[in-house]
Amino acid sequence: MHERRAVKVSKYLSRHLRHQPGRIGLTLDEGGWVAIDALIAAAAAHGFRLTRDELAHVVATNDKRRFAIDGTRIRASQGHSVDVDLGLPPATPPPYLYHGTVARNVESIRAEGLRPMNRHDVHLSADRETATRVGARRGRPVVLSVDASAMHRDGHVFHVSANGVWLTKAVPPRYLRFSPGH
Ligand code: HQG
Repeated sequence: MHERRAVKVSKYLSRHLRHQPGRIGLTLDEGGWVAIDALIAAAAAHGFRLTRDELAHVVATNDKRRFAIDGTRIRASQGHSVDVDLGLPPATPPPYLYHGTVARNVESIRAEGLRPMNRHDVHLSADRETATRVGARRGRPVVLSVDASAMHRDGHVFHVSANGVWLTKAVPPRYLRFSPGH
């Protein structure tokens, strides 16, 4: 499968499994799952032809393992804006987690901390490299460190998605460390 096609399929799946299932008449269950047959049929009915093999290939090879298959069902592992309960158990985070953003957001983040914005949770990475890539989607990346062990000690709940993204509802400013120059 050509890389360009794989990216197109991945974006299509992200859009409909995270944000706008209703756009193609799909309904996700509580956990965010949908039958693979239903997804393929709904996509075809809305002009996007996708084979089972392509779907399996994208799920298996996706750079961030964004999607998970369970038997006959598929879901996005994280990143939703629609209301789903991924059913992830609370997890103990590593001492520090990282968040990639850009300079134009920093002043507001200093004042109010990290907020989930359109998504359910704030997304944090276990390593600086990943956070740098997340920030770089929007411009020159700025990486913030999060004192996750202090948050955890203070009762903030963390979850880790199937693809290793750390999720929490919000990060108050006192747990954030800004890199030099910001
Ligand atoms: C910023 C992609 C101002 C935040 C990525 C970010 C990730 C604030 C933006 C995943 C703020 C939200 C998530 C505040 C947060 N004031 N700006 N108080 N609090 N922000 O896309 O973390 O490819 O919803 O810094 O790789 O960038 O889709 O979150 O810039 O893993 O699988 O508001 O999405 O993965 O943006 O990215 P997003 P994110 P996928």
